[in-house]
This record gives sequence, C-alpha cells and structure tokens, in this order.
Amino acid sequence: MRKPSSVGWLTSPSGTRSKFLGVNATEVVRTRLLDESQIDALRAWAREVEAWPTGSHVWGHYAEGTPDGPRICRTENVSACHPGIASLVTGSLADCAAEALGEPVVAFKDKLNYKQPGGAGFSPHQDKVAYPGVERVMSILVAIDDCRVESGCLWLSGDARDVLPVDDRGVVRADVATELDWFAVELASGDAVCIDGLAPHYSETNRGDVPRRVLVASYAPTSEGYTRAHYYAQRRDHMRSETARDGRFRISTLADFDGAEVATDAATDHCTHP
Ligand SMILES: O=C(O)CCC(=O)C(=O)O
Repeated sequence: MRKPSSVGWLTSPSGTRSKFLGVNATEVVRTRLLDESQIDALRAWAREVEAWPTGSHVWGHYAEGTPDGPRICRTENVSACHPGIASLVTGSLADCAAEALGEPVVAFKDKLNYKQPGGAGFSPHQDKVAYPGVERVMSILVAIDDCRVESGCLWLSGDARDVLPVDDRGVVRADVATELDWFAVELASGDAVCIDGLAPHYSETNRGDVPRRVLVASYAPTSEGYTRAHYYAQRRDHMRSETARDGRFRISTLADFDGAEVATDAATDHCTHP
C-alpha cells in the first residue's frame, strides 16, 4: 500500500490542537483527550473487563489465538455492563464526537480492542459500511497504551469521498486499498483519533512485547434517530446470517479481523461475568 505524505496541525474553536491528516478535515488526532486520572482509571477498568471469562458477555467477549496462547482480543458494548467506561463514552468522548460532527450525538456503540503481543490487526474498512443503516458516524479511538507502528497502531487514509468497493469479507478490495495513501496514526496513552464513516482505516499485528489496548466509541448525530438498541439488534442478526452463509469467524459485522478464532460457548441472553 502507498505510504504517507504530509501531516499538519489544526486548532479547533475551543483551542484544542489537533493533527490534520491528508485532505479530509474530519480525520484528526486529539492529543491528551484524557487527563492522567482519566487514563489511570481507564487502564484499571480495561484490566477488570479483560478478566471476565471468555464468552461471558452477551454482546461479545472474544478470544484469539496468539503465539502465547489464547488471549482476549475484544469486548463489545462494554458500557452496557461497566458504569466507569459508560461515563467516559457519554462524557469526554461524546463531547469530542459532537465537536467533530458539529451537532449533538448519540453513543450507539463501544468496544475495547486489546491487541496483545502477537495479536492480529484489522483489514482496511469504512465504518459507514460496518454499521448497518447509519448515515453519518464518528468513531473516537482512545489509546489506553501507546500505539506505535510496531505495536499495531491505526493507519488512516484521507482519500475516500464515498463508500469504496468491498470484497466478500466486507473489507475494502485489495486492489483499491493499494491505491490509497495511508498515514500511520501513532498515539500516546490518553490521545485519541476521530474517524469519520468514510475514512478507510486498518491496523497490523502487534509485533511488540506489550499490549496495545484501545477504547473505541461510535456516535451518530442525534437527529438521525440511530440508537444503541437498533445497532446491536442489527449487528446480532447480520453477524448470524453472514456466518451462516460463509462460515467465517467474525467479531464484527464485517469479517475485518485478521485473527484466529478461539471458539467458546457464548452467553446468549444474560451476562455471566462479575
Ligand atoms: O483497534 C484497531 O486496531 C482497529 C480498530 C477498528 O478499526 C475496529 O475495531 O474496527
């Protein structure tokens, strides 16, 4: 894939300094979105949630095979069961999304991605394609740990003006992805990146020796009427029918995760974790 060109800086009306990536001004990095006490709390909460038994959370608490054995790779809809994470998702992160979208927002989705050493990345995709029926979307990815190229940080492209052609996994077709210019978005713990629905993004395997954990929360303008209940019902139905069709392991609506499944009995109607 083609590699990056320029990176500049923007200052928002509230004075926040943001990194501007490529030509699409909605793709920005917010340095120090979380202060030290918020990031300390988020680290502790992520450890608590990661310790839940695999399969114990109705919306998904998934494990993948890594060189060190099975490891938790994602918890979906964390805020449904964790008030601390819920307070961040509806607080500082929602404020950031509202500023980026320029209107009031609803938080319809959140997840923790853990990416342990040797943990897999995600193939290029666009969130508008991943979230059935959403019109405008802004995802805020917050770094719990430093995210470096070696540990599998996000790569973004500012080139897409529309939905791009996808393959049978729902990810951007390889021949199209190869033609895009990509920027590595390295983040320090507590920094965040705003990703709009059309911004293609991907990440690589964690080739380092420490985890690269992130919290990702997604927002739609309140005016769209797109809700958390609607999204998670659509997600469940879509994942069931797609996996019945192609037999692929997926931890999201698209089969964008490049990891290897560790199958478990999953909780279906109530959570069994602490
Ligand atoms: O955590 C990552 O590396 C990728 C985030 C992402 O794009 C996703 O979870 O869909």
